[in-house]
Amino acid sequence: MAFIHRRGLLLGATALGLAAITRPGFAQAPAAAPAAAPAAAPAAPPAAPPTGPFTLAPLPYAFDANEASIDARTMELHWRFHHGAQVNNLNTALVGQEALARLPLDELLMNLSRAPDNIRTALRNNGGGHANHTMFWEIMGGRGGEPTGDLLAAITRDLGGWADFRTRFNAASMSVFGSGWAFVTVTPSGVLAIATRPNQDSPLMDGQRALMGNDVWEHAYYLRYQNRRAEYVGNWWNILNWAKISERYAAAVAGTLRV
Ligand code: MN3
Repeated sequence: MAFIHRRGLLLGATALGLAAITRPGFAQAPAAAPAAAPAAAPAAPPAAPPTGPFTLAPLPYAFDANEASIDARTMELHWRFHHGAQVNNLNTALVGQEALARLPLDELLMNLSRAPDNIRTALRNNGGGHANHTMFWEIMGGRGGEPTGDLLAAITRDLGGWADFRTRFNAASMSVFGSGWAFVTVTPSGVLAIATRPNQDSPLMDGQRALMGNDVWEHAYYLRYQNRRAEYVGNWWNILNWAKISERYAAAVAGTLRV
């Protein structure tokens, strides 16, 4: 019960934390809540979300591991509250859906048309968000640099070479109107392409797989960069983990890449 209670507090803090980040000088999580209606009865604690079938994995590095490009506070809010809420909402949408809940995440997203109408949007937004963020955390935490080996060869063959690739990918990231993602997709034969998707849509929804991608929702960069998405997009390359992205490339070709 202690765990459930604590989780309720954490979720309750989300709105406060997000409201607070718009205030100048915000540094500590969350400030005191504005007074609610006087003498109101205490709100019932929110129901704890189901704990599965999906879980929020720990970040594979410390919150400040990407400090060169993304501040630690953004990393923590983004992982704990944005991604965390998507996992909880995905699990909630799957309550009572035994067949769908047994599917691995990639298969779930490839088969959204089989989902009941009343939960399809929830699965799309939260399942897509879970897949996208899982990939996003995995490919960062590095020191940038350049790809090598088979991956570099594929970039040269399919994306115009290392310099052109970065130019094209940055342009794609800037072309996303509002919230969404820029991706490099990879086929089972290792062919690469640049793609964008709105909101939390995933290439998996079109039967494709994402090798890598950048989250260009404002929550991914607003604390440090405010409206300067181009600066964030340019700096993002400095914390990529090309060894991990190369592992993902090899897995895609081997047929073992999941999300
Ligand atoms: Mn995000």
